[in-house]
Formats: sequence, structure tokens, C-alpha cells
Amino acid sequence: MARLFLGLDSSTQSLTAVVIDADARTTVAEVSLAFDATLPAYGTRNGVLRGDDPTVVHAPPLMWAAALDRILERLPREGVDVASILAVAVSGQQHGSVYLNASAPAALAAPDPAKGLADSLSGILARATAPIWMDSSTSAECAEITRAMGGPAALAQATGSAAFERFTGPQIRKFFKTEPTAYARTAHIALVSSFVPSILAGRIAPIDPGDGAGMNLMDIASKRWHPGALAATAPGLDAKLPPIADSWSVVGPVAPYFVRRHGLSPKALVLAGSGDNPCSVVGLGLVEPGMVAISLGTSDTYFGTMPACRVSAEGEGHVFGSPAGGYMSLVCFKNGSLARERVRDALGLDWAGFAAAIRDTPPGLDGKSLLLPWFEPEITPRVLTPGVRVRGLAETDRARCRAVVEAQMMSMRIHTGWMGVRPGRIYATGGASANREILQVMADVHGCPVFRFETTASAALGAALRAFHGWSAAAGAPVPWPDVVRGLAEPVAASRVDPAPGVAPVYEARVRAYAAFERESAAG
Ligand code: ADP
Ligand code: XUL
Repeated sequence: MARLFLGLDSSTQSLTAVVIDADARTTVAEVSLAFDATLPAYGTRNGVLRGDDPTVVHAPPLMWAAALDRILERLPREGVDVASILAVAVSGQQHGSVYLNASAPAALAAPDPAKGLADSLSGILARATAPIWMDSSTSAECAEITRAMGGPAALAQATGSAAFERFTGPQIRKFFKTEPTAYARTAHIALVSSFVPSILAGRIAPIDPGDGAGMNLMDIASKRWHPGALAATAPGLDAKLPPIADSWSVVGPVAPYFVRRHGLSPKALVLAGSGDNPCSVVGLGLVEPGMVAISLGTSDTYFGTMPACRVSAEGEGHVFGSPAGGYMSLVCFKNGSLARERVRDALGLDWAGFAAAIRDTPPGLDGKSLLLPWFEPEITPRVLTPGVRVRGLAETDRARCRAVVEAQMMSMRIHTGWMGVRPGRIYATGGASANREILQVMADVHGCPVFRFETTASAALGAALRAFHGWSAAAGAPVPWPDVVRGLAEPVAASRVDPAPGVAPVYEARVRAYAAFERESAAG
């Protein structure tokens, strides 16, 4: 009998299932259900509910429960032998919070297979909707928590991130302040990534250090709740939060509901859930310290792995627990493809022309020209007033193509230096990773090989791989991470781009000059 493992990614717009065969090293099925189209009764648009205040963005938790029934009904139709699934792990959109009343544990234990999950669980909510990561209505609460914790740097040192509107702690504080009675009625607070496993296991599931770090509530060094942060957020919070447990811990076997209604094995295990970015780190094969992925999308995002906990002194980026052990960083650079497109369009080029312009110019340019790519306000480094700053480059100079990409790569090197780990290899994903010249600059500036990584559903795949890993550990024969991901989360063969010989000293000097130009520009 095949050994199958199920990963579920409950994301903003859809629920995605990936089933892997651990022995054949193949993906057996990948199914995605869009919430709007599949469950129109919940009235979401792009998976969310909005009201008059554009900063408030919520979603209906019962829709996520209903989607679980739907996707488990789909799997047999996709040819999956669901009885062969040995374990399931969940990935969830990060930060979103679900508020449950005291009836939740009993209701979760025994949904009625005849009624389905949404109807069976309709009485468990202490708050009808869940604020999600797109909600930005908690600036006042961020300021209050930051003040109580001794400032942004202190909060980042304690919890891995400065306060952000979408983080769960500020969201909980707002709920406590605006709806104190409903807050008092709340017996359990779950994240999306612990709510879905709670349903699957029929009991309140723990929160893992991957998603727990997205709350401004977890002590990042010890991976336990931070008493000071809890006190700064809302009274009585300790009693409402589940414990924090390792990402690979077992919550329990699937609830009898899933055996009776969906034909799962009563022995199938449910693992602790994690956030979608932590799960993507596994789905991108970043299972050893020093492995880095850079996603070149609308924005550029740097995912790093590190063996020990380190937090940026400036509060740059986020530090989360990695579900593969140790820690991961998530650092967002807003001026990614956006900036590359602006330079390309101003010069009237297509992507082939942009690539040729990079090829035709020397690494480091002339040693003098520099460009700061802040077309839009920048997240890393924090730049509130946008504006491109240029040194030694005319408006019509095709060297601007190289200048913008070098700037982005040097900025990434500078603003991830706090991790204390130089990358040993980088996996490049996202639309712009199709451009080999961009990957060459990446390899040259970072001084390590770059590989192209094609992703589909990396969070759901990461969850499926976590299910395999956690199950093997629970069975007493833990499979090492490199073997867990082998053949399933690997870069495109033959896509390796090595640093050009001799360029390392050029960029050592350029990086210092860029950092100085950045400091001067930010100060001025
Ligand atoms: P997202 O998922 O963040 O919306 P994608 O990862 O799909 O973005 O990447 C889309 C971006 O990829 C486009 O905005 C475009 O600028 C960029 N892109 C596509 N092809 C190329 C190319 N050959 N060279 C550079 N950039 C490219
Ligand atoms: C990360 C974040 C988003 C969500 C998307 O901090 O807010 O990436 O996890 O699902």
C-alpha cells in the first residue's frame, strides 16, 4: 500500500490540497478550491469580507470548515486512495485569528457526519468573523503594545518582529478594546493554522513557532508565550491561548468524523499547523541553515534559514520559527519587479533588451554609478518618501538596467546581514527568475550559486512534506530533512548559475559604497 501524506493550505482565496507518495517521491494530486466560487453563500470576494472601513478585512471561519469537507470529497475523484493517507499537516495564511467560545472543545470532538462541518460547528464562534492578515485597522494598538514593550527594537528583540497591524496581538487587543463582552466570552483563540488542525483532530490544537512568531506574543528565543507581551495585549490572554508546540508534534489521530464521512484511516495523524510562509520554506527545500530563496515577484522576498535566533537591531524583516527546526527570516523588498519594469519601460526595452543591457555592461559598472531603486515607499530599508536617487547615470543610459538589479541585490545583502549567515546557495523563484542575467547578478553579488526553482503550491507541498516528516518521527524512525524533500522540493536541474570568476572583490567595494549612499540618502 502506498504511503500517502496530505498537505492542506488554507490561504486567503482558496484551500489547496497536495498529496504526495513518500516512496515514489511524486505528487499524486494537487487540487485547489477557490472560496468565492465554491462557497458563494459566505459572500466573500477574493476570500474576504469588507465593510465601510477599508482598513478592516475579515473572513468567515465556517467557510474554511466547509471548504475542508469539499476538498476531502474531491480527493477520491482525483484518484486519491484517502484510506492510504498516513498523516495530514496544515498551512494557513499567517496572522488571522479565530475566536471560540467554551462550547468549542465538545463540538469539535463530535461533528455530525450527516450535517457536515459548517453546520455542526456553527455554535462555536465567540466572534462571527476572523480578522486576517490584510486587516490594517490596528495602528493604535500597535503603538500601545510597542510603548508597553519599551519601543520597536525591544519588541522585535522579544518577539522577532516590531508591531505590525496584521499581527495577531494587535488584532486581539483591538477586539478586547472594542468588544469587551465578546472578548470575555472567548474561551480559545486560534490562528487559521491551528483552527483547521483543531477541526481535523477534533480538539483544540497547539500553535507552532512558525506562525506563533507572527503574533507579537511569542518569546522568539525560547519559543514560549512572552508574559510581558501577553500583558501588554489583553487581560486573561494566557488562558485563552493554546500551548506552543513544535511544528512536527502530533495533535492526535483524525477525529472519527473524518473516518465516517470521508473514509480516512482512523490511524491517520494530524500534525501541528504552521503559517504559509514557514510551510513554503519547507516546500522550497530550505531545510538546512544557510539555504536561501529569493522570490522575484511584484515585490522581492528573501526567505533565509538560520541555526540560531538572531533579530535585526533595526527591526528589519521578520524572524519566525522554521518548521524544519531553527529559525527563518522573511524580508520584503517592495521595489522588486515594479522597479525593474519602471527602468525597462523608461528605456523603451523589452525583457530581452533589459537582459542584453545587463550583459553588455561590466559587473560593478564603472565603480562610481549607483542607483537607489525607491520608486515606491520601501519596506526594507524603511523609506517613507519615495524617490529614485542616482549617481553617474544619465536618464537614457542603458546601464541603468544593471544598476537597478545590482542595487536590489546589494540591498538584500546589506539588509539580511543581521542574520549572520552568508547564503551557501540561493533558490530563485517568481516571474523575474526566468531572466538568466538577473540571476547572474544575484550570484555575483551574493557570492554563491543560484538555482532556478519552479514552484506550484509551495505552501501546500511544504505541509505535505511536514506531514511525512512528522509521521516518520512519531513512528520512531525520523527521516532526515534532506531525504524528506528529495525529488519533491528541488530546483530545476541544470539551472545552476555560478558567480563569475574574479567579481567578488568588485562587489565587496560596491556594497560598502552602496550602503554609504543609502545612509546619506535616507538621512537627507
Ligand atoms: P506575483 O506573484 O508577485 O504577482 P510573479 O512572481 O508572477 O509576481 O512575477 C511577475 C513579474 O515577473 C512581472 O511583474 C514581471 O515584471 C516579471 N517578469 C516576467 N518575466 C520577466 C523577465 N523575463 N525578466 C524580468 N522580469 C520578468
Ligand atoms: C506574512 C503575511 C502574508 C500571509 C499571506 O507576514 O502577512 O504573507 O501569510 O497568506
